[in-house]
Amino acid sequence: MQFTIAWGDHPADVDLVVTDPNGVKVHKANRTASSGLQLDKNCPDDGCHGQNVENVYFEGNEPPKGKYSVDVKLVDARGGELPVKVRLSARVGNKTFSAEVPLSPGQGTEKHGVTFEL
Ligand SMILES: [Ca+2]
Repeated sequence: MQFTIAWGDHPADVDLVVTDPNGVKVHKANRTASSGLQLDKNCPDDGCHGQNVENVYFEGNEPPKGKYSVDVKLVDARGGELPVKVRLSARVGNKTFSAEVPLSPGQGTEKHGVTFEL
């Protein structure tokens, strides 16, 4: 299981937030969950060198079954071009998903949510 967002060398701070079937959110302020989900880093602030990628992945034997909610959130465009084009990819069980998500500041456009069932 893996969830990935990528937005190249754009200066924006975009966050990946994954809610596991227990309702626990994994994101930059809470990078591990007891379910085994982990966030690898927070771009661009963790030193992503113009290749902004955030991953939430599963570490352990088997991820819990149930609903996984994924939110892609524009925190701050930091003066960069709008919309910020973010590639969201996911691998859940034997299914894969990939979509480009355009994000701009403002209610309804700053966040994009997708739900996956395992
Ligand atoms: Ca971030």
